[in-house]
Formats: sequence, structure tokens, C-alpha cells
Amino acid sequence: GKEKWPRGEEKVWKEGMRDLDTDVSSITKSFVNHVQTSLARQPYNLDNLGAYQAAALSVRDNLLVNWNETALQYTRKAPKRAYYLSLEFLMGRTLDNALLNLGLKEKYAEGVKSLGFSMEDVLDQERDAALGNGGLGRLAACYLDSSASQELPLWGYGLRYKYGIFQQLISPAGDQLEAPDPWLDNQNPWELPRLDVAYEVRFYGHADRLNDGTPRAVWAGGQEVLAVAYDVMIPGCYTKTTNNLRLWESKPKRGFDLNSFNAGNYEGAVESSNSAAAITSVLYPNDHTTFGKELRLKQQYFWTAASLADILRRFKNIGKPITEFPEYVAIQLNDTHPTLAIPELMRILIDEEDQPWETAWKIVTNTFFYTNHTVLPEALEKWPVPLLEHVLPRHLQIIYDINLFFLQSVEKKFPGDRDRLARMSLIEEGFPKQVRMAFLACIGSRKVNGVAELHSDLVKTTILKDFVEFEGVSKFGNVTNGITPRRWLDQCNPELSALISRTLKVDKSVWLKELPRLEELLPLTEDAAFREEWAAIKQRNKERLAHHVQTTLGLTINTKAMFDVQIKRLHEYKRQTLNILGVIHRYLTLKNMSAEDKKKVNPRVVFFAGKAAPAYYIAKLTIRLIVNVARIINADPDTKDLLSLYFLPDYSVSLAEVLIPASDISQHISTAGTEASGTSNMKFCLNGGLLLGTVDGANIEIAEEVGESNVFFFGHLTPAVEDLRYQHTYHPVPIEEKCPALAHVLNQVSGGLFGDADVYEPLLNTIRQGDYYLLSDDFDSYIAALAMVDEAYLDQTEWVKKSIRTTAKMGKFSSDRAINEYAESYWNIEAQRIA
Ligand code: RUG
Repeated sequence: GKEKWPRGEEKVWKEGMRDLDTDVSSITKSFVNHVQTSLARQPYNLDNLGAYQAAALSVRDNLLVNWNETALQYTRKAPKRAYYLSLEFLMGRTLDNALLNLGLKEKYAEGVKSLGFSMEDVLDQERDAALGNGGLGRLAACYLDSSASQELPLWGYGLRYKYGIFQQLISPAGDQLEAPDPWLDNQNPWELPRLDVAYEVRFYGHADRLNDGTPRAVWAGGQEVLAVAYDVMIPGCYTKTTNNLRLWESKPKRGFDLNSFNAGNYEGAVESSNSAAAITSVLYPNDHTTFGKELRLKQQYFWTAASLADILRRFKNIGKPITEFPEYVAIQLNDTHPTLAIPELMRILIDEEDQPWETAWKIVTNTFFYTNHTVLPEALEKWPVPLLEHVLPRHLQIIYDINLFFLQSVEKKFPGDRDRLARMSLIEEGFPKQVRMAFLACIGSRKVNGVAELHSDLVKTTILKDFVEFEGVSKFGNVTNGITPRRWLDQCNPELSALISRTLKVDKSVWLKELPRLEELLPLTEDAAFREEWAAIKQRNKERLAHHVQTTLGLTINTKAMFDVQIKRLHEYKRQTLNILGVIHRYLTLKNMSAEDKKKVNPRVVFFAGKAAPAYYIAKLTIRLIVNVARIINADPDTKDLLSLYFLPDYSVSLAEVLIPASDISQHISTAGTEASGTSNMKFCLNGGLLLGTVDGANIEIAEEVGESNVFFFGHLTPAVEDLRYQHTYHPVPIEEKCPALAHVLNQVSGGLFGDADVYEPLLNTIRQGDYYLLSDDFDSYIAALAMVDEAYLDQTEWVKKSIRTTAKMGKFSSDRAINEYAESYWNIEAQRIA
């Protein structure tokens, strides 16, 4: 039937509605209006920051028009929706991305210019939204961009941390120092406070089973806090679809305790409100490690409980029976962090919806999907049973019940296999007992996937092997990660994007959403003029990076050199140490070279960037070594024209956008089998940088696409790793014997060539003793691979051909492909055209 306009006259309403800005004059008008009203500032004293804020508010108005329309149509049509639960969303800056996706960048640039500002300066005012540690959070951000661009009804749910990932400072001695990241200090125009959308979340208290023949229990008492929604608009590329990222902020349920206040106990009066606000105050800065901290557990529960309550309320508005929940809702668990959503949905279904256990479990196991991002043991989450019992008593009961029924079914399939039951139990024995969250995520989900082919195989054959045997292999899949070509090509490398559009003779609105079309560049490898343009763009991107380093750090970089880049979180498994030891090896080799031989050497500039977890001592020592090696070699007149080294502080999404397009070669050199996928490898290759790496993660699939002759592989393969580690433990060979070149480098560091003679011993000893990440096994082949890179770079024509081929074959790695795989093979959701 025809809907009735809810209130007043439809015509009057519609006439009052704002439209999208499509021309420069409406853009400048909206900009000036925001200066005048929202910012309450005068044109004559408006600075770049003010101009940024006005531009952002004006763009936001446009986004809101689409965002409202999208939400309205989703509500009206009630299609099945998917929800991406991620504790991290590493969004970076928004303005440029929004302008590009709206197709309004040129017009805004023109408008802003006519008001006396440069678009570049305006864009540069924005602070990164850095609510994530690294790859996992940035993947979530790429998936949001792709879901909107592919018109898929997907919402993200996360936390609105007051402080994002810390800012990294480097002390004069080379130590990493951490400073807070108060990113919300300048108001954030990209979020919409939804004070009307709030849920109560309980902690602690007691849970009492009813024992009335139902599985129900009552959970009461303890602390109640409020979860308040902040919505972030996620615009698709050249589409009206604008999805939502809902971030929760914690607030006290009551401002302060009036009794304490009246009794004169002012501190006590605000205590509980402080503890409520603390929940979303800061992002945990650990990547790949868990600390079992109560506040982290509270974050996880707070976020999953609020998100589920919100999803459930939306589902109930459709008016379908609860048993149909999985037909309307798919929930993706990004790593084990949101696994508490599984017992939480069980709790709601049983205690509040009064469903029988079997019905509830069926709903749950048809709703959730779990992505695993690592097989490293230290990253697999486990929560101590006593802590869970204290913070979430009802959930622990439910987990025990899930475990009981689960182990009964295992026993049925494998009678008498006690070892198997112990291995598969959700509860790990010990002091204290611990809940194995990956196992809970696995059995509570409809499907489980890894993030690259090799990794997904490792998940099936190592950490979840027993579960594959029990549940059947079809539950376990792979979705190779992807990256959004909007940010990671069009936005960060506008010249290359324009060249591609000109060459393919298609508008970027087309090929940016059909990335495999880049293959049409392949024949151009034989076109000398095209190669020249290609190389010139790379050169200008190198100069842009050099300019950035000059203005921010005051350092002058040789842009004629090969740019060699390794940027990622500092971690032993990622082996930045291998890289820096390789740099030292190169330095020592150069020092021993004749002047004649030096003439044949291609100059190289090595860049590092990345943060170390604040408590990760060895990772921080690696930073210190890099900084001090840089100090010595950049000042050595014998070699500095041929080799220089930079550690760029405070790595961020924005810095990556400058570094990646400038790289000739990038390093992805994890010990085989340890890097689940990696995604920066994809970004470099998309921008025509070549890859030097191990046979690991997505490197393998990149090589499959671009061809092995276009990548530089080295090192032992995954199947050899276990055996090599065994040898290290039981038949250790002194490093002098095993790898003299490496031994020499280590001795130079120990001897104080880079200062601090004793300081580096703990780092060097990780290699001399045990060498868990196999640096001594891979060093020689690493050095050989670096030499092959040098050799290849000498033939610039062939190098540029490799570069073009690499970009041309990166179509597979668009996050559009990945998100469509999730939509089709996992969530069963369909694209919705927003008219
Ligand atoms: O280490 C992995 C990367 O290999 C991967 O590309 C990324 C996205 O899937 O996730 C990273 N990761 C894994 N971040 N945290 C974890 C384990 O908690």
C-alpha cells in the first residue's frame, strides 16, 4: 500500500531537503555557510585548520544525504544484512577518500582555491583516525570501503577509543617513546553522536540457574554501564550507497553517586563513572599478543553486547520469529576478539527469549562466521577461568554448557579417545584453567576461514586440525585478503591512476571497481613512451617522499637511489632484524671495496617505519639498532652516497600513503609460515613496486599472479621450518660455522661499531641462541636475493617492465573481490541498489 507521510505536508518537507552538491557554487556556498554558522568564524581569520573543518562539514552533509537514503532503503526492503565485528578499524584520514568516492574532488579543489586555500594544505590538516594496530584493523577499513562500493548491506561495529594507537617518538639514543594519541581533541566531523541509541551492559554480579526444567538463569547485580553509539559514514565509490560504522562509547549509567556526594565523599561519587568511562578510553597497543587483562575483557564484552543488542533490535523491527534470525543476519568475527558474542547470543536466546538450548545453538551456529588471522601461539586468545567467572559469571556457565555438549558429541564420534577430548576441550587445564577462544569461535560458527591460501591450509593442519576431523573440511575455507584500490592507488598515487585511465581509455569509476582490468596494461610493457611515463611517475613519487622527509625531519634524501622499504609493526617474526643485519653487511662490504668497484654499485636508500608494542623489549631494541646504524652509515663519507638508511617515526596510514608509491622494492621477509597474509605487500605491488620476500602468506599468491620472474624470493619453505627449529634445539651449530657472514655482522655490532657495545646483546642472542625465527638459516639466501635485486635494477628497461607487469596483475587483490567472496560464499547477502 501507499505509505502515508508521517507528519505535516510531504511537499513542504521535501522542498526543505538538502540535495547533493554537484557544482562549484553550491560547494563554496556550503563551505562559507559552515564557516559562518557551524564554526562561528570570520573569513579573514580562517586558517587551514578552519578551512579543513568547513570542507569536512560540507562533505559530511553530502555523505549524510546518501547515508540516510541507504539506511531508509535497507529498513524498507529488509534484506539479509551482514555485520563486521572488529575491535580495530584503522581508517586513516577521511576527507580525501570521501571526495574521491563522491567524485567531487576536482570541484572542491576549485571551490577551496577560489576561497584562497590550497586543497593539499587543507587535506593535510586532518588527523588520522588510528583505531587499530596494523594489518587486521586496516583490513577491516578496506572491507568497509569495498562493501559500500559493491553496494552490499554491511555495517561495521567497533569501539570509539578516546585514544588510538600511541604516537611514536624516537629519543636521541634511538629508543621508542610513546605519547598518547588524543585524536578527538579537535572535534571529529566524521562521526555522528547518536545519544538516542544506547544500551545497558552489565558486568560482575551473580548468575543463578532457575533449575525449572529450562536452561534459564538470572544474571543480576554488579555494574551497569551505558553503550552510546557514534556513527561513521562509509561512502561507496561512485554509488549512493553509504554504509555505517557504529562505534560504541562507554558512559556511566548515572553521572555520579548522589549518596556519596551528599556524604561529602566527592572522589567516591565519581569513582564508578570513571570506571565506566575507562572501558573505551584506550586501544590496546599490542599486535599478536594477549595479556589477559580485565579491562580488555570488559572492552570485548561491552562491544559485543552492545552490538548484539542493536542487531537484535533491528531484526525485531522486521517482525519475524527469532528462529529466522540467521536468515536476516550474518555476523563476521574479525579474529577471536568478539568471540564472547557467541555465549552472549546464547544468553539472550535462552534467558531473555526463552528458547530451548538446541534451538538457540542452531541459531547461533548459523549466524556467526570466524576469520582467523594468525597461527602464532602467543596470539591465540585465552581467558583465565577465574577472571571470566568474576566479570561474566553467566557467560562462563554457558561456555561450560557448550563445552559439555560439544565434548559429548566428540566422544560419540571418537569413543574412548581421551587425548582428543583434552586437546579439543574449550577449557585448557592448568593453573589457572583457561578458555580457548579460537576453539569457541570455531565451534560456534557456521564457517571458519584463513586469510591467504597457505595460512588457511596451516589453520586446517595445525591449530584446528582436530576440528577439521570432527566437523568435516567443508566448514573451513580461505578468503585471501584484499586492499581497496581507491585509497591504495587512486588516492595515494593520483598520477598513476590518471595514467591508467588514459591508457585503458576508461573512466576510473569503472576500473577502480573492476581491478582485473589492469591486465589491459600488459601490452604497454613493450611501449617505450609508456614505460618512460611510468618511470617518471615513480620518480616524482620518490621526490614527493623526499620532500616529506625534508619538511618533517629536515633530512635530505638521494632520490636517484633505489628506494627499498620495509614498513610494518615491529615483530621478531617479521624479521626487521634480518633486514638491518643485511644493511650492515652491505655497509661492511662497501667499506672494503675499491674505488673502481664502488663505481659499479647502485646507490640504495633503505627506509624502515613501524611501531613496537610498548612492552616488547626485543622489538624496541631492533628500532634502537636501526636508528644507530643509520646515524653511523649516513655520516660515513666512504659510503653515504651509495647507502643510506632512515627510520621514519610514527608510522601511520597517512605516512604509508606517501611511502608506498615511492618504493622500488619492498621487503616482506617473515619466517615461512608465520605471516598469515600481509596486505602491504599488495599495496606496494599495486603501485608498481617490486617484492622481495619469503615464500609466505599472500606473497605466494602475488607471485602466482605476477609470475615468479617478477618477484625476488628467498629463504626456507614452510615445511622445513619445524625441522630446522628441532635442529637448533637438539643439534645446534655455532653461528661462525653455519653462517660466517652473519657471524661477522653480529660481531661488529657486539664490538660497538654502532655504539652501545652491550646494549644489543639480548637482541643478538636471540639469533645466537635458539634462533627461533631462523635468521641464520635464511641469511645467505637473503643476501643473495638482495644482490639479485641490485643486478635487476641495473637494467632499467627490464625493471620498468617488471613494474608495469606487477601492477597489471594485481586485480585479484582488490578487497572488492574478497568482500564479494564473503558475501556469496559465507554471508549469503546481496547487493542493494540505492536509487
Ligand atoms: O598478521 C596478520 C597479517 O598477516 C594479516 O594480513 C592481517 C589481516 O588479515 O592480520 C594480521 N594480524 C593477525 N593482526 N593481528 C593478528 C592476530 O591477532
